[in-house]
Amino acid sequence: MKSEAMKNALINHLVYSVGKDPEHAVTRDWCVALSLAVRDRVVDHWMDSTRRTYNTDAKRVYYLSMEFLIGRLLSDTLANLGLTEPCREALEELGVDFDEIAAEEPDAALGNGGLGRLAACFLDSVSTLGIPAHGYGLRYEHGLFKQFIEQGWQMEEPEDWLTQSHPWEFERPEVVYPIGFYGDVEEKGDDCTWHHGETIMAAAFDTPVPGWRGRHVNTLRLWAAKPAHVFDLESFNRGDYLNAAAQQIRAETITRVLYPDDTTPQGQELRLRQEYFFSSASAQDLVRRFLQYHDDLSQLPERAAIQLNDTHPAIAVPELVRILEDVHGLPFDKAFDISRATISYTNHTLLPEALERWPVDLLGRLLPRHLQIIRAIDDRHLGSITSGSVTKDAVRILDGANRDVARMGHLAFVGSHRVNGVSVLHTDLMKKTVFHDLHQVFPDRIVNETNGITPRRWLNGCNRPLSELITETIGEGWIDDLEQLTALEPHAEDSGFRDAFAGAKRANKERLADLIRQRNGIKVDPSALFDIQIKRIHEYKRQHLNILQAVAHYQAILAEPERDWQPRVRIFAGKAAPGYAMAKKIIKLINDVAEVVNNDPVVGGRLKIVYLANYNVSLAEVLIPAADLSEQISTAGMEASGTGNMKFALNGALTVGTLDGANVEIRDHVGEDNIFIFGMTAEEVFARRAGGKRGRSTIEASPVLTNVLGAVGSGEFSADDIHRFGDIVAGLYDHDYFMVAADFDGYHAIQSTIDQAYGDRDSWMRKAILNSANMGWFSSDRTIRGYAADIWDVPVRPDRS
Ligand code: NBG
Repeated sequence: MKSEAMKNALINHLVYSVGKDPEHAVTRDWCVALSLAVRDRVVDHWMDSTRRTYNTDAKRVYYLSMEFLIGRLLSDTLANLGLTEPCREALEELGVDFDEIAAEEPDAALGNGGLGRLAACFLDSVSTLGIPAHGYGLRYEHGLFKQFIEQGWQMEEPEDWLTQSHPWEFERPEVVYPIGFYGDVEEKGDDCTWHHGETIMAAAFDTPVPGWRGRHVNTLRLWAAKPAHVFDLESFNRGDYLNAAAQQIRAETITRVLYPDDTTPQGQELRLRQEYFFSSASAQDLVRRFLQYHDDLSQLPERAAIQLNDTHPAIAVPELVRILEDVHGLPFDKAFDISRATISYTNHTLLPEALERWPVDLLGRLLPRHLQIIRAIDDRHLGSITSGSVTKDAVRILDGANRDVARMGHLAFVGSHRVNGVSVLHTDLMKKTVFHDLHQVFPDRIVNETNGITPRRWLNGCNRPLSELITETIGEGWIDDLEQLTALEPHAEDSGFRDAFAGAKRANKERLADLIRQRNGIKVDPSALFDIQIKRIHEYKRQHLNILQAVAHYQAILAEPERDWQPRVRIFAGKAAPGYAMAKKIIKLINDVAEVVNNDPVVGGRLKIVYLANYNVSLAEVLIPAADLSEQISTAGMEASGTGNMKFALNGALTVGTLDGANVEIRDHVGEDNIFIFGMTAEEVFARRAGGKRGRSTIEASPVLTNVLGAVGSGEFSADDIHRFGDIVAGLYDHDYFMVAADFDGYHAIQSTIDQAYGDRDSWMRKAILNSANMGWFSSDRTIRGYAADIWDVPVRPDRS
């Protein structure tokens, strides 16, 4: 019945929306038609949800994020609505292959990495938990660049997900806000009027976000920039066509492209324009929504909770104050109190270079009124500081001898009633480092909300063999209450279940092996240990530690070719920021080592190294279920949380990792016998850095590392340019800031422990099962319950409903 209805809807859309005869439709047409048919099913639930929220006057959550790394929507939405099977059947009857259609959908890659993917998991969870919420972000015409590898080097190409229509979104031509820039402020008594020097329009595009079972549907509202006047007719009539379109180009540049750098901020004006553009549109939109049904703005905190995803939307603090004060006439103090009671802020990194700081010149030129408000906030804040141990300089927003830099982390902190970190360790370090002094002044403001991942996409969706096995064994309650997975624990002792679990893993590994053969032309054996490191390429994430240890592994095989080596496939994927030369060099090193190792007949199939290009959500969905070993090896104290680490362990991979970010909590949940921990602790890292210890003596004390660096440094893997990796090697000798040398021996030793452990299949599978069974706590539903209770003060649907 369902499949018959689906078939009709699909054909209808193919003919009347796409305008194609089924006989002549190409895969892309089917994909669009199917997406539209599925979208229709979402819309009724969407309207119901919105109506319910209005009728009950429920408090709404507004999640402001520069990034939403969503990936594909079709399969995920079908699964959430329970329509996957009817849809497969419908397509089968039409002679069309579902998987081919699903693979045709471009990834919505509106994010760089963990921060953007977290935002996408959160959208799924707020909907699943029935919390009325809006995600607010930017509708980038080009998402994160496409990566391809040429002769081992990363190359970049613009991404083009919007070149064909995006069937999931609804354009809202009636929802348009003017966003001002530049100009000056006119003061008359207490009244300030900001005369914009430039006005750009923010236009809304809405995508419905259904939760599990489609019971509640929220909205992702992305803003696109449009010119206030499309076209300068006078210039055009003069024949000056370029100038005629100049305004349009200038406006549209704001949402042209996602900045491709994670963890390091960009000082450019365009970035600040993007930040203000979406913060202002979102703030105007939510105040307007509030005022539709209320008139007393002092009630705003009871009806709205605004979450700032990192400092990128920190300018929303003075923007909300401006709207309340200048537009609605509230006195500054009251406006600020309301704003702070509404806003809260999540910090995602401690890297000192990563905290946004804007030059006051630029702020004052681009947003003159906001600079005044920031000054007023800073004065009020400093006026309240009486505590003797904290100096005003340590906590002021406008920093520098001439108050010439705005510290956006401080602004977000001061403008929020709650500030949270994303793992226990990270939150603790936040209190000790970046926000040490602010924490003294506001000791109750910082809370922890350890990150999580949505089990809908990251187990039920991406790993059908395992999720079917789990559902057969313990029922399907785990999909909305992931901690039910603990019911799997006793099955770890059942050899039949272990075989079935291993069978699911094997199926996923075969799928990955096929992909590796198709994409890279490398043949890998699915019975080898699949060892995977996938994430942005960054020195602190230490892909170079991994590849240097692979060189040690290779040298050991050459030294004892007859030994019974555990076969391993070491897989890497990830993008480097285009301007990050060292990260790009690390990619080249991985590919150069791979070239030598993969073609060495002495090695045979016992070690393969694979770099998969263009890592994205869809590729992660194939890689994660296929992993035996998950590499989470950042320098302790530097990875705020990690979320890939959670996805792997949930899918039955064992982690090799440092005591960093959420690895610490993963160890606590899966048990220390079921995880491989090595390396220095965060405290040891800080102490060693403070002691000024360099890498040289450590390297000289390690014969294995000395050999590895000797080979890499002398060009054994780069015969065409023997000096190519000299700088990587020199960096380890000279400073070893990321503790690669310092942690090397520990990592090398634990890798051979892992090889041995993998040899004992029963014991390995038992550990793998215990990982899946005990990862339920890392559901983003648990994280969102935490935000709801500790930060937003909104009710959630009870467990197990
Ligand atoms: C990243 C951290 C990760 C963390 C995600 C999500 C930024 C600025 N931070 O460790 O590096 O898991 O945020 O919280 O991208």
